[in-house]
Amino acid sequence: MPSPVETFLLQHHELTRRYFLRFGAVGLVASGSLPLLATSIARGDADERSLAHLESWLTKPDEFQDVSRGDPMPHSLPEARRAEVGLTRETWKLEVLSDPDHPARLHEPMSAADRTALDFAGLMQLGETHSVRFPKVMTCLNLGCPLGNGIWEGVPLREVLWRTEPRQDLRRVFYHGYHNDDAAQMFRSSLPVGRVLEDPFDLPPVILCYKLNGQWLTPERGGPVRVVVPEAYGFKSIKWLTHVYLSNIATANDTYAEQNNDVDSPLKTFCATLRFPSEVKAGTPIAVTGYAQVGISGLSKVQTWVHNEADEMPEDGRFFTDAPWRDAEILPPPDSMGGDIPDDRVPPNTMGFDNDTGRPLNWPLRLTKAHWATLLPGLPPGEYSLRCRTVDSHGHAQPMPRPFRKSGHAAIERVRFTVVS
Ligand SMILES: Nc1nc2c(c(=O)[nH]1)N[C@H]1C(S)=C(S)[C@@H](COP(=O)(O)O)O[C@H]1N2
Ligand SMILES: [Mo]
Repeated sequence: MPSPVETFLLQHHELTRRYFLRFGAVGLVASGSLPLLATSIARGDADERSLAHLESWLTKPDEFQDVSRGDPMPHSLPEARRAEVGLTRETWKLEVLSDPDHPARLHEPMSAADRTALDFAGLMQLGETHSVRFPKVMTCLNLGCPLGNGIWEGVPLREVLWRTEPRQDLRRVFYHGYHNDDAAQMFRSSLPVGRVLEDPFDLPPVILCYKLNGQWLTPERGGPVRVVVPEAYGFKSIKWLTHVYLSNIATANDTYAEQNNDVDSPLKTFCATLRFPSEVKAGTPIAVTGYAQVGISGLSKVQTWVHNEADEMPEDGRFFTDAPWRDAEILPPPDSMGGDIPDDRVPPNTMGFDNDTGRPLNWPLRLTKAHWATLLPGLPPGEYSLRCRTVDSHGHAQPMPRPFRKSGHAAIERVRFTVVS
């Protein structure tokens, strides 16, 4: 097994070669074809501690962070109990009903009472002709830090919606999952019906998801079936799905709306370091790596700025717009995507990937993660702050254009470090 540093160097040889070309003059590299980052690491004259904290592009399903609620958590129930309450593939049922408070006119609701609820076999049947796969980063609006990056597979929700034969008075769809039959534990989300029926701006569809990274969705990730909304924060992607209501309500009725969240906010673009040493030696170049969440407006740049705390702050203090930001490198797609995908190959027909080669069609991919790296020049002793920011494909530097916390994290990260002699 190659070490993370070796993998990094192998996979990003081209990137580091470009460093060599750009910074060849700083005197770190005397001769030879080794790229600067590799050379400085090989010679031990760069601080590469942050390279030990690289991560794969896809997250292993069991390494996603879990922030879901429930007492007990539905995924922690013993298998026999999960079978009883419909949380196994054998027993799962989905009801698609008219909202009794704001009824929509449906000809064929799918209900347990009428034995017309959708079961897993029925969903698989729809999957034969309608299944889709797409990569997406799952991020909690309130945490900000991505919980994991995955390839999600399922059937567009609209395929099931149309089976109920809606006629009119349908403006919104809301849905919830198993919540221990306790109304107080219900966690509900909603979408305008138009978003379910059609995919604007080349977005993937809203799906009833049953696979992650080519494997059945585990109970922890919301299996057997969860909703996944490609462009949204995690709270729209309801786990352990059991009920969909077709409604004539005119406004969002998400559980998250009751907690001061902006529930109409698509994923933002932002970046952070993966890890950074708190103390480095004077004059030693510092290898920095990080990730970026590629939001709805894409990603054109990642930039870093090192500020000596003894120096004055730039004029425009709020978002440091005037600071001397320097471009970092957005890393190209790695050879191996990770995430425990079968045969280490992105499944066929994954949106954004070439079918023949399994390679991404462009990079970085919107609504997923990207990684970045930079080599900071050696510094004199002192107290410093490293900040990083993204610039989206419309030219908006983080945290703009939507700087408010309750529509998702985009604050500029600050890492303090000390340079010692
Ligand atoms: N049924 C249910 N679904 C849920 C939640 C929940 O508490 N209950 N939490 C939501 C929130 S707030 C987030 S951020 C995501 C997290 O998804 P993950 O656990 O797969 O990372 O699940 C969403 N789906
Ligand atoms: Mo969340």
